Amino acid sequence: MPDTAALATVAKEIAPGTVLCLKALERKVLWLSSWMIHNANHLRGSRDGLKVGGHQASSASVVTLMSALYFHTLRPEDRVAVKPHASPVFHAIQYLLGHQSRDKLAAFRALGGAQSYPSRSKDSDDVDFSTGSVGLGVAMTSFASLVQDYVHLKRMAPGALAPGRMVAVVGDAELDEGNVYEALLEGWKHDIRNLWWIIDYNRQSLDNVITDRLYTRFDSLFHAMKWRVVTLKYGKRLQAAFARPGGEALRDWIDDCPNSLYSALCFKGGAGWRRHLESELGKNRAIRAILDGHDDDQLHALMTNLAGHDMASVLEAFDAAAGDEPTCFIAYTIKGFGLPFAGHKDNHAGLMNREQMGRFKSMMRIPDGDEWDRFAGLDVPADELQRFLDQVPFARQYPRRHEAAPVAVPPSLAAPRAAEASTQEGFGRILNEIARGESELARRIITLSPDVTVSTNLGPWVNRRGVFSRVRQEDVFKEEDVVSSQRWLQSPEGQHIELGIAENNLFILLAALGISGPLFGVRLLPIGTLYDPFIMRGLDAFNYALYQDARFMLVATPSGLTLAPEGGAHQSIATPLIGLGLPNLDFFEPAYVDELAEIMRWGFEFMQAPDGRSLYLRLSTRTLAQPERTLGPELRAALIAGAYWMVPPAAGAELAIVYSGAVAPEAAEAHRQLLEDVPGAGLLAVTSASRLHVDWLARRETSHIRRLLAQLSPDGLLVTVVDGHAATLSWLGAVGHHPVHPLGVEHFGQSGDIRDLYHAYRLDTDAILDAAAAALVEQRGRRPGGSP
Ligand SMILES: Cc1ncc(C[n+]2csc(CCOP(=O)(O)OP(=O)(O)O)c2C)c(N)n1
Ligand SMILES: [Mg+2]
Repeated sequence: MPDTAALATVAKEIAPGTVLCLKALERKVLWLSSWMIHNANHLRGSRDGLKVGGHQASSASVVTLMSALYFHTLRPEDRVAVKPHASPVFHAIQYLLGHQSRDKLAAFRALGGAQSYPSRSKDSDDVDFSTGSVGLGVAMTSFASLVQDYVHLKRMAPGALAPGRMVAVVGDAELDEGNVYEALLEGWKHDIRNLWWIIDYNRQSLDNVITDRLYTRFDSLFHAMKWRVVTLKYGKRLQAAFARPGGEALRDWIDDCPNSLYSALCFKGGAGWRRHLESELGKNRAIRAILDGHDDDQLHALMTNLAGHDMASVLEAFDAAAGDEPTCFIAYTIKGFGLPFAGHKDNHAGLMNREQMGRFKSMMRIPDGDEWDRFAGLDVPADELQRFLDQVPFARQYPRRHEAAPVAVPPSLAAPRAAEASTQEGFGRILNEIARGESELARRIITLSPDVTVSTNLGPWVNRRGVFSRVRQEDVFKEEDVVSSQRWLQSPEGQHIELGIAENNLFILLAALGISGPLFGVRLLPIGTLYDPFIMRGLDAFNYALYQDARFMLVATPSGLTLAPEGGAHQSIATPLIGLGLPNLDFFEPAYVDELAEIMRWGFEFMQAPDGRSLYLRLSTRTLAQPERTLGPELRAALIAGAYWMVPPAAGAELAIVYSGAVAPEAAEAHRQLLEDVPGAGLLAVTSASRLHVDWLARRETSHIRRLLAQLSPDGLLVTVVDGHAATLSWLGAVGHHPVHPLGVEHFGQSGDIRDLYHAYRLDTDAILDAAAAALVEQRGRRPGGSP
């Protein structure tokens, strides 16, 4: 193992009784987490031949760290992201605290049971942050800490809610994920506090043992970001051995031992250690004395006494880390510690077989039938352990989720009228109007953007509501009388969080803001903006945010070919399909500003509804002539449902043009020209393909879209058009069994102006008319006696 700094903590007295109880509970957590996985794989039986899985080695690696955390260190206000593969450890701990049922443990990884990876929305035992996609949970704690600062500095937090620590229990290979460093840098910019990252430094990932020199990189990376770094390398027993004569040589030997050899010897056990130490240090008399004074089992126990498995060392380190400085604990551990495959490089998905489990069970002194017993086989009496558990500070409050009162939303949002506007401009104006007032809604909106604040039209909002910063900073350009349309005063009162260009960070911060109600007792209404194509840059984090059931409004603009001169790389194509495909998300693509105002108003309510979801608004910079109209209640309801007739069809009409978003003028013009040949043709505006789709799946014949399309002739035709993938609307043909000619974009874009590009990609009026003509010809061919 590489050289490291010494244990950087101040020793503090911890009552011996406490350590004994914690060690007993630690032993029980190791047993329960291993048994839970064994039960799922070997006893429950597989009905489909699939291995159920679960990670005994990853779990064993963090048993001491997590037992110390939950049974000693944490307070109810602390929030934790547990590395995904330690889910069994988390659930075992909650079980011991009385917050998880035996049935759920027995059903680990089965439907309705404890989840394979801790899940805020699917588990019942108070998971703070879901994890699963490695790296994201780690970053989540950093952004949650920023959100906590936001609500506390504004004094929004209810009553006497104290700020807590945001804690990540991190697998060391998670630090390979780039998103961790994006978050680290962003966290540094925002001077985040109250953050602990506890790295389970077992030097193993899924495939292999990691490189020896990585430790020094982690150490200096965190130092560079002004973190306190606490290294927990050697446990008490090894430290005592180092203090003996000859101990220095032993220490040097372990320090210099390559990770792979150390891991291999952990697996081989006492005899292996002895052989190596004898051949390399055997001539040293003092080392000889150490070797002679330990039998193989004792030698193995000594050589594997890393601080991450040494309860006293862990407790000391956690207790000593007072203050709100962001702190990284690098805790040396052994993957699979205490299990037969400890240290083996292939142990990630390894499971104890029945025989190994039998031996492990007798070593744990678990009688048959007592496998789920909370205290069987422990040295400390059950009533004493129960008394200890009853005093655990973390469990003083349960559940720890807060209820946050809803924020009132007015019956309509002012959208200043303009004869011509784009939806993006409209978005800026609507927010600006909200920002002018002093409503509760205005106070609870928080905007954020990865360096595209101005270019997504958040500028007016930010001018009025300011940028959030822990410390007040004047706008230097303003102070120096340099004329600028942007006034960016930074202060704790600010309501915009400016992020660097890292879309992953945008989504993870949206995730943290979107659960600020349950986390911190303060409901916020987050609005994040970015360019539509870059949704894909943050897609996994977007998915992650939705999986947590975080509630937010994503405003993606510009989008599609309407970004014409910017070329193919910036023109989004597949994003509407993402809007359709992601769960917990409603996707809207309005064409006009009055639609947008109603969608936003409704959206602020829907984001807060118990059965609500997040919103994705795909907007455009294309300026469109705005309709002269006032939206009545019916029209409002219809556009929220996802579609309305811009021009209703005559009863039994033969054809309808269906459009979504910025292609509205082409669709309207094609419709106007078509009326000469197909009188009574309809023009359908789709504002939300995703809401139509969800509703259609749920209600079929009575769904909103079915009822709208029922106004056409049963053998009527559809031409659909959208500045995005044609599949966004092509499914509409199945709703009323109407043949459909879908237009959209299926190839990468290129630079041009809208007219040329719409022509090249077949979205213009001519293309729509051609599609309609083709549809009519095809239909005549289908009719009895008709010819194509
Ligand atoms: C984004 C992502 N990629 C891949 C995986 C599959 N995976 C699960 S755990 C793991 C390795 C984890 O190693 P480490 O973080 O060191 O945890 P350990 O098991 O050693 O405790 C990988 C690659 C994943 N869960 N998420
Ligand atoms: Mg690891």
